[in-house]
Formats: sequence, structure tokens, C-alpha cells
Amino acid sequence: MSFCGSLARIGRVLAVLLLLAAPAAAEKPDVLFIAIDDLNDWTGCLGGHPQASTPHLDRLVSRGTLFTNAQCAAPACNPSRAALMSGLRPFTTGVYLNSQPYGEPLRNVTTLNRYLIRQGYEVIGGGKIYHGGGGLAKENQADWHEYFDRGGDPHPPVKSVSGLNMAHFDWGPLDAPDEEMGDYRLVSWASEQLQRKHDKPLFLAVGFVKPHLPWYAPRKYFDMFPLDSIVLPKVKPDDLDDVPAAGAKMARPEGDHAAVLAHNQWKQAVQGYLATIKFLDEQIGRLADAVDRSGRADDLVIVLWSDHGWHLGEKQHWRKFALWEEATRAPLAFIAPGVTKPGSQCDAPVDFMSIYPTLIDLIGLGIPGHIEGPSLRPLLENPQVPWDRGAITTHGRGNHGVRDRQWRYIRYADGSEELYDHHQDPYEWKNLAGLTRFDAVKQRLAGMLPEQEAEDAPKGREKAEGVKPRAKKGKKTSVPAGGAQ
Ligand SMILES: [Ca+2]
Ligand SMILES: [Ca+2]
Repeated sequence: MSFCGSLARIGRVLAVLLLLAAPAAAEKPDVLFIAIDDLNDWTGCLGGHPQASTPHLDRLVSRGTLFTNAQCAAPACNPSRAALMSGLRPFTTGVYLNSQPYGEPLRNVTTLNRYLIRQGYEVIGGGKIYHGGGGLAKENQADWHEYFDRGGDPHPPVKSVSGLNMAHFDWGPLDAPDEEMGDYRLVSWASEQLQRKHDKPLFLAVGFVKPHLPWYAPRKYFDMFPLDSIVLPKVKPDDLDDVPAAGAKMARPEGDHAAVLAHNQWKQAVQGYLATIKFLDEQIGRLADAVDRSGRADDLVIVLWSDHGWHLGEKQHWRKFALWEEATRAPLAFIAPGVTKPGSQCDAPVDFMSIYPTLIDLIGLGIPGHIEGPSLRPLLENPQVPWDRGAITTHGRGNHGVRDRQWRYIRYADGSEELYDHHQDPYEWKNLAGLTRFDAVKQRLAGMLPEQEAEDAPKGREKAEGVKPRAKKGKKTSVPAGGAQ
């Protein structure tokens, strides 16, 4: 036998020995990681709006445990996602805002992707998981074995359907079939991944971009919510009168809200959000069907989350970027066969720093030491188990909200405060922070806030949230078309 032949044989033997010595990665459950962009509590299961219709999402989360008081770590795409994917809070990394790229601050952090890759998972994703670059910024290309660019969405023939002329702050029906939507292609790709055999345990991340602005969806979804039937959110006209200046600045009533009123577009906007959510729900239904067809459902761990909430005129505010319930509360559900019980709901206050450790706990791996949130496994096993933690949201350095079962406490960088009693005031209309009889409550909640906060991470060249240029359809690339979503 030649020298080369011997080497090849030794190589084969070594490969077999290595295989035998490898941890039993193949026994680890597959994971379906479902991210949604900008979906607040306007779902059937969370009941945030009487007309919200999400039967597919409701049915999917009813296979496991839905958290009804889940709060984002930051009410903006980039910091929320950077925090929940890294296990480190905004005030630890300095990534507080959309304008602060996460690449450098997380360079040496064992993110969820990196940890699973090291543990022998096949880590693949599509759509929007991290912020920017269509979900795959150049900073984290090595963190995926494969990434699917869902491409862009169709645009109506006119630049601004609403007449507001405020870039992607717009809504209206599309004369296009579902198949032309990026999230439709995303589900088609994910379905193929679920049907395909994988040699390693699978981590499949599916990042829906809708219901992010613009609220353009096929016309049939708009027709389901006739304009004259639209119910506006419950608001108190003088709600901002007892909000400190720092909070009113976040609300910015002279901006979006004034424009919506001036163009008489409030109902149209609500219709647009409801229609876009309905389109999203159809895609979630297609994904759930693909799970069932794959034969994997019995040992597939599923987590579903949206990166933060959304205001549609409450406190004269639109979008996220604030510390009130509408901006911070979002869907979160885990489905873990053998752990969660179908139809469970948990009303304990939790935040998204728990997504990473809970997932790792559920698939039977050790939780990395740097992770800042607790695993929610005890609550998945028993939703009534005592839980005295608060859920913390940070928006910009020094501004925080804390939520427990009863209260929301907000403290801004200048020391001004808000306090709301959700038992009496679910819409957060009456700020109680000035009443001395609540000092002890405020003190207890303030005690959960950080004493040290990281300096701001460097700003990048983030554009204002804009319409993503229309990319080629359904193309698999390592570098997808750019555009800040
Ligand atoms: Ca978002
Ligand atoms: Ca108020």
C-alpha cells in the first residue's frame, strides 16, 4: 500500500473514532425559532385589539405556553434583537438604539448562534433575525451555516397611499398575490428545510418582517377589515398631561400623531396594521402546517416572539421607541413537548433576556455563564410557580421601565418617573409616581434597575427606517440585499 493510501486509511479510522467520541448531538431536539417584527399584543390570544384576528398564531402557541406579560429588553429592533440573541442587556453592551451596530460590541460574545454551532447544531436562518442587512449583516455571516434572503415586498403604484409622504410610514392594499410577498417565500424556504433530512440537530430561525411598516398587504386582507367597521385604540386625549417631559419627548405628538390626524388616516392605519397582521397569520399557518407535515412536531422545541410592541395613537404616540405597555409588551411562547402543557398561559412578568437561556435549558445544554436572564423552565413546568422577578425594558441610556404583576415603573435619565397600577389602570392613564404613598412600590421596582450602565456603543451609518429596496426574489445568498428594516 502506498504512503498516501495508508494515510487515507488512518484518516478514515480517525474519523470513525472521532464520530464515536463526539457528544450525542444527534439526540438533541430540533429547534424552530420564530421571530416576528413589530407585532404588539394585537393577536387573538393576547387580546390587544377587538378586531385582531390571528387564528393560526393562536393555535400554534396553544400547543405550549403563552406568556401574557412578556416585555422586550429594548423597544427597537436592533437593541432588542442584539440583547436577546447575545444574552446581554443593552446596559451591558452599550447597544441601546437602532443606530448602534451590534457587530463590534458582540464580537467576542457567545451569541445563541455561536453557542449552538459549537454544540454541533446546524444553524440556519432566513428573513430578519438580527437587525440590518436584511437580517444578515456582514458582522455575523459566520454565525449561520446558511441564510435565506426573503427579498423585498411589492409596492403600490403610488409613492404614498396615505398621503402622509413620510417614507415607509404608509399603508394600503396591494394588487398582488401572497406569493409575491417576502414572508411567503420565507415560509416556503423554511418548509423545505423542515422536510429535508439534516445530519445534525437543526436550529431553524424564521424571521418574519411583517407586520413591520409599510403596511402593504394583498387587498383581500384589507377587505376583511372594512374601514367603517374599524375600532380605534382606547385613548385618553389629555393622557400626556401627567407624563414628565422626557416621556412626552418620546411620544412626540407633534410628529406622527399630528400627521395622522391632519390627513384623517387613523382608521386607515389601524386597518393597515390589522390587515398586515392577518397576512402574517396566514404565513404562520403555512409554517405550522409544514411542521406537522415534517413529522418532527413531537420532539421539536418552538419559541415564538416579536421584538417589541407598537403604539397606534395611544399617548399620541406611534411606533415603538417608548417605555409604555404598548411599546414593550409583545408575544412570547414556548412549545416544548414533554415540558409545556398544551393550552397553558403564564402571567408572570418576564422579559426577552430569558429567551436564550430557556431555549438552551430546554434542549439540555448548559447555560453559558454570561447570560443575564433566568431560564423560564420552572414557569413552563408550572405557570403558577412563585416568580418575584420584574421584567426590564431599556430605551436609550438611563431610561428604563420595570413591570411586575401589578405595576409599571418608568425612570428616565433625568430622574423623572411614572408609575401605573395595572390592577386599576390597564391603559396606563394615571401616573401615580408623585404620590408619596407609593414610595415603597417605586423603591422596590427601582431596586431592579442597574446601578452601572455601559457607555453608548459607537453610532453606525443607520438610515432612518426606510423601505427596503426590492431585492431579487427568493435568492439564497451569503450577502443579501441591504436596507435597514
Ligand atoms: Ca421591530
Ligand atoms: Ca396620563
